[in-house]
Amino acid sequence: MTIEERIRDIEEEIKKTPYNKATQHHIGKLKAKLAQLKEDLIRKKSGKKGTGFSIRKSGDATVALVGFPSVGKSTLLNQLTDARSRVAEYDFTTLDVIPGMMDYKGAKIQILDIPGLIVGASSGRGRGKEILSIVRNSDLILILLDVNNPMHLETIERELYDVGIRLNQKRPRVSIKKIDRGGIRVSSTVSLGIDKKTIREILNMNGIHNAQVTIHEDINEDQLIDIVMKNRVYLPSIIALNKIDLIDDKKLEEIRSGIKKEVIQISAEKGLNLDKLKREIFKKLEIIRVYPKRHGQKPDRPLIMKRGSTVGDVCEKLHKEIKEKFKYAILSGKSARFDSQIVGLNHVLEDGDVLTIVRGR
Ligand SMILES: Nc1nc2c(ncn2[C@@H]2O[C@H](COP(=O)(O)OP(=O)(O)OP(=O)(O)O)[C@@H](O)[C@H]2O)c(=O)[nH]1
Ligand SMILES: [Mg+2]
Repeated sequence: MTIEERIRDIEEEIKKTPYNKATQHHIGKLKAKLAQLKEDLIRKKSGKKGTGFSIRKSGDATVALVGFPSVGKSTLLNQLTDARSRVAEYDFTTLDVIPGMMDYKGAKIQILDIPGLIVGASSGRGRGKEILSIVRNSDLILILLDVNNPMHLETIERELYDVGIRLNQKRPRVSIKKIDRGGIRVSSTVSLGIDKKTIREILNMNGIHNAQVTIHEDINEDQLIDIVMKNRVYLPSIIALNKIDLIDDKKLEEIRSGIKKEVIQISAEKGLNLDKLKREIFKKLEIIRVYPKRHGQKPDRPLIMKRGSTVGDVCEKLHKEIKEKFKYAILSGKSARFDSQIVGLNHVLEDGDVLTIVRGR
């Protein structure tokens, strides 16, 4: 039996097995097996190396622009960034990953125009594997849809899911510590929908037979499989609906409400709502700007940091030595309780904060 056939068999069996307390552990086991087979398939099919795209991440954050052929990815890239990617009416105009840089509020945001070859990538077709590794390594996924084909969304999302990309989800708070003996021990701080037998089956399928499992939120078997498979990435995403200039408001509303998710309606060609899109990209990347300032001088250019960053993180970004000699920092801005507040390394910063670091010898 080929891997594809085994995958199909297991999918069939899952479909025809009713889900209840008595079958849950069996389904969990099947799903764990399925996850492994899908990974084997990608690995096997990815085959030849050496044709990799030579794209380096640069800037403060990277956005992967994905979508079917001809939805307007290159047009949008050219509008948002300094890039000049070729635009044409026929499909697959762009065959390489084209990078562009968008300057926004002092941040340099790299946008990668990903060729419209995403479908079938999870089964290793075409150059999908390489492309998806670029997508996996980005900080945000921008899904571009054409008003005439909004149903492509489902295919794109499924494809991303199948290669281990979880959109707009947080990694569940579960820890698995391997131990020498004693089997699978489960403790949880909340009541769980899945039972211990299911948890044990899933872990066993992945070669874990002795472990202390601590679960802090109610998870289903798919989420547990994600945790044990390890190579899952959790990324934010934005959906943009392009070419809205082609239809009237009534039709647009119909399409938008059919999508049932938050979408930004744009026209890349006519430049409609692009400011809104930029704002949303910035917001979803959870970027904050922190302004280091020397005593008695104006603030420098902002440092671009992840939301949740501390004074210590800023020191590290500036120079390793700064953190070692750090005494305290003088802070003004949104995270300060008052102007010129004295704060330590663990203080969490906000967008727009101005910071003077005082060092000892
Ligand atoms: N009316 C209209 N046409 C658009 C818009 N954006 C792009 N187009 C047109 O759609 C066609 C495809 O645009 P591209 O930017 O090349 O699309 P792509 O997604 O990069 O396509 P591939 O590189 O082939 O995957 C071109 O004819 C564009 O002029 C838009 O907002 N409105
Ligand atoms: Mg293109």
